[in-house]
Formats: sequence, structure tokens, C-alpha cells
Amino acid sequence: MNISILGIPMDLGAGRRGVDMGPSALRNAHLSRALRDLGHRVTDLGDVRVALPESIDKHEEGGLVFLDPILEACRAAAEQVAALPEGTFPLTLGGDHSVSMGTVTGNALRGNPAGERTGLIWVDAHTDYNTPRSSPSGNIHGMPVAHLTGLGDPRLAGLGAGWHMRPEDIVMIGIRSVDPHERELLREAGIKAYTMKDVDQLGITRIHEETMERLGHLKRLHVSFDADALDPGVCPGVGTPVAGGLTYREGHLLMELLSESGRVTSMDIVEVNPILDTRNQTAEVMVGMAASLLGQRIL
Ligand code: 5AB
Ligand code: MN
Ligand code: MN
Ligand code: MN
Repeated sequence: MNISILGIPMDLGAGRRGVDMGPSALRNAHLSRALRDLGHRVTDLGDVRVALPESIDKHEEGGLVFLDPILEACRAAAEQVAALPEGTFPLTLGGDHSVSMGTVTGNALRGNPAGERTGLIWVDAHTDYNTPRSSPSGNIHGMPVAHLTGLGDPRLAGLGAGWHMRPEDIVMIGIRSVDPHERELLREAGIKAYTMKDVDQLGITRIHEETMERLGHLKRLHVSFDADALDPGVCPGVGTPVAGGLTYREGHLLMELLSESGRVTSMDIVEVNPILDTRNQTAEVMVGMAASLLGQRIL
């Protein structure tokens, strides 16, 4: 497969600094080599340009911190991803999770004249379904899914120029932290979310089967993998850790099963924070997750 790597070194959407170094940390953990070893042709397109927080005002507008520069980076990411040739697998590296407003939009619109719908598998401790009004923090990385479905601020929700993700095309896995008003919004939208309780009770195999069935009508599937979905013991380098996450094996099993399905057409790795990490462990784990999704097998 042809894989194109694109970094979005942005931490403007997060409450803590450092995820802007995520793309570097992942490259340092030998991301390209790991994928080449699996037989893929890998092109690293480098990074999208992102404003430095030191060189701009931390303006807060209508409950949104750093709206303008985030919009700009998301637009650039969406354009670059949308321009990639059909058949290429875009592997996009955050950055905080607000980058996914750009990457998911770019992937959904890429080479898609028939307007095929794209499914979204959101692997995260959080549902990221806040709007500027429901958000307790104003941090945009807690809001990407809401904006992808058209809620919230019209500028962020307008990245796809009229295109929106359908709530029924989204499945979330690993959930264990939801804000009170965010919970209501999720219920209203009818988004399917597998909590850690579901992981404990059903197991990843069953959750994967149900996910494939639920998204069975879709030809394109995007996986957005927030490192904080995994347990903080496995991935300590994240800004918003929540106890009780996916184990190392649950993460790999999910990626292995998704890989075997042959249906995933693009992926994000986000929220890797090397400042908070231990010897780049989190980036190394996430490179392993990408390798499993892209065909690595034990035997
Ligand atoms: B992440 C919180 N819900 O909105 C908020 O890491 C946390 O992309 C959001 O999942 C975490 O600020 C965003 C409290
Ligand atoms: Mn997230
Ligand atoms: Mn998260
Ligand atoms: Mn986070």
C-alpha cells in the first residue's frame, strides 16, 4: 500500500503544551521504518504549518481558545489530505485532537465524486463532543466530533463546506470521561459509544464485530486514535490522562481486527505529548498500534 504521512504539530487546542511535538516523537520512534518493514511504500510529506502560541494572542472568542489559528491549520490539513491520490492511505499525526476536524474532512472529501459516506471510529477516553457552550474548558480538542457533525461554531463546523459527518456513521471506543452537558448532546445525536464498562463486559472482539455491522453500509472508514484511550500506564505521555483505559493488548487486538477487516482507509494518531512522557514510550506504543492496523502480524 502507498502510505502518506502528514504531521500537524499543533497544541493550540489542548489545555497543556507539548502535543505539538507529537509528530517528531512518532518519527523518532521509527514510524516510517516500521511501516516500510511491512512492505508498504511510505512517503513523509512533512508538516502542515501551524502558528506558534508564543507569536499570537491567546484570544478567546465565544468559548473557543485559539479559534483562528486552529481553523487555519485544519483547513490546510484538510486540503492536503483531500489532494492525495485515490488508493493512498493517509496517516496523519497530531497534534491535539482538534486536527481531526481537518483530517476527517479531508479524507471524507478526497476523490469522492459519488459522495460516498465515510465512517468514523473514534478511539478515545473522551467523546470530544463538546460545543463552545457545553465545554468546561474552551479547549477545542474536546470539541472535534461535535463540529464534524455540524454542531457548535459555524466556522469550525463549516470546514467541509456543507459536508458533515452523520452521527449514525460514528462509533466511539474506550470512553470513560464525558462532561455533563456533552452527555446530553451525545444522546440527542444518537452516537454509539462503547465505554470501558462495555469493553470489560463485551470484550474487544464483540465490539469490533458490532462496529463492523453498524458501519457495514460504508466503503470508507477512518480511525482516529487518541493516545489517551490506552491506559496511562501504557501511554503516560498524554495531557488528559484518565485511569482505567484500554490495555496494550486490547489496543492491539482492536487494530489487528480492524486491519483484517480490510476496510480502514485512513488513520490519525493524536495527543502524544513527549514532554509528559517517559523515554518516548507513548510514541513507541502508538507506532505499534499503527503497524498493527497496517498489517503487522505476530505469525
Ligand atoms: B481529547 C474535556 N472534556 O472538553 C474538555 O484529549 C477534556 O482530545 C477533553 O480527547 C479532552 O476540556 C480532549 C474535559
Ligand atoms: Mn480526543
Ligand atoms: Mn482523549
Ligand atoms: Mn488529550
